[in-house]
Amino acid sequence: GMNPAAFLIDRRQVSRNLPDRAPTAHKGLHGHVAIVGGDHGMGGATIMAAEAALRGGAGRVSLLTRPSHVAAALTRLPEVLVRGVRRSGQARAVLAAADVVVIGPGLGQARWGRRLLAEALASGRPLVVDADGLNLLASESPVLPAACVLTPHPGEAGRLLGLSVPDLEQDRFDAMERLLARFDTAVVLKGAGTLVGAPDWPIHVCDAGNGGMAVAGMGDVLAGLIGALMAQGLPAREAATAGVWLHAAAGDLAVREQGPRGLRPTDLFPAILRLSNPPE
Ligand code: NPW
Ligand code: AMP
Ligand code: MG
Repeated sequence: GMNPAAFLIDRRQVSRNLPDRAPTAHKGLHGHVAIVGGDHGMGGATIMAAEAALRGGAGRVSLLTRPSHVAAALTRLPEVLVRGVRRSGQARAVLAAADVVVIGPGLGQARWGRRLLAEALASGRPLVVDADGLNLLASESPVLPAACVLTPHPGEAGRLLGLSVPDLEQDRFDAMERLLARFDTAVVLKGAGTLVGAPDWPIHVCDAGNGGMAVAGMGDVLAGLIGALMAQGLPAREAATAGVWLHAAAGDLAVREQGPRGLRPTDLFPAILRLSNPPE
């Protein structure tokens, strides 16, 4: 049920928080997002996250992925600096140069992904941890950077907390409190009525979004979007809140135009652009 202490995400506040585009802007002012993931069979997750980071306004986007995905990524996204990574050490320089690292989409849980997560943590850069990045956190308890957003869906949150999905869904506010107590960082608990929480801050609920968004890849778009907003200077919890709202409202706009059936995560991009650039 609805928690009386919860706040709804305020769409006008989100609009006010969106990063400015000054007339004198240059790409260095809008942040560098590094997307990390895409083990064998899951290159698409990072390609979608990278496109979301571009559409979220990042000044520069790098993609660190399996060498076998490089050509596909460049074909779809020539704006992105794509680097094939065989050994995790090859990621170090790009991670060090990034303002935010988004790690997890399609990362897998094998040695390749584990080593890349260790590199991302060692870089000390602000992080967005999603998908298999979260699954790997379930078995280890590393120190997270001060600026960090975790974006579990109920399956991932259940793994982090040792709860079944039905038990977790029974009380999503309680699950959020437990995630905050364990990780002490900003958390997005995804699914219908996504919750955004952070230490010493009221839990916020997203009342946008729809069942058409229940399709593989939708969360990868959210992770890239939050990363872009953080890279442009929004604090972790504001970037999480704005990213969640833009993503859900873009899903609603796309569904209003084309209906809920057959929605693709990439169908959100035109709507994300429209919501980020409202007419004066
Ligand atoms: P069930 O059983 O379906 O009811 P997993 P994944 C539950 C990559 N991808 N409400 C769900 O429940 C990801 O990035 C690559 C309730 C099930 O138990 C990861 O690296 C793509 N339950 C990897 O694949 C596109 C919910 O969670 C479990 C729920 C595996 O990620 C797809 C499923 O989650 C994907 O992004 C909800 N709202 N949501 C690509 N194109 O390359 C989820 N569950 O086992 O973590 O699998 O999310 O597909
Ligand atoms: P993932 O499971 O990681 O691909 O993430 C799915 C994304 O789609 C999250 O942002 C969810 O909040 C969103 N989503 C999925 N199903 C729904 C739904 N029924 N209502 C609102 N949002 C949804
Ligand atoms: Mg996901």
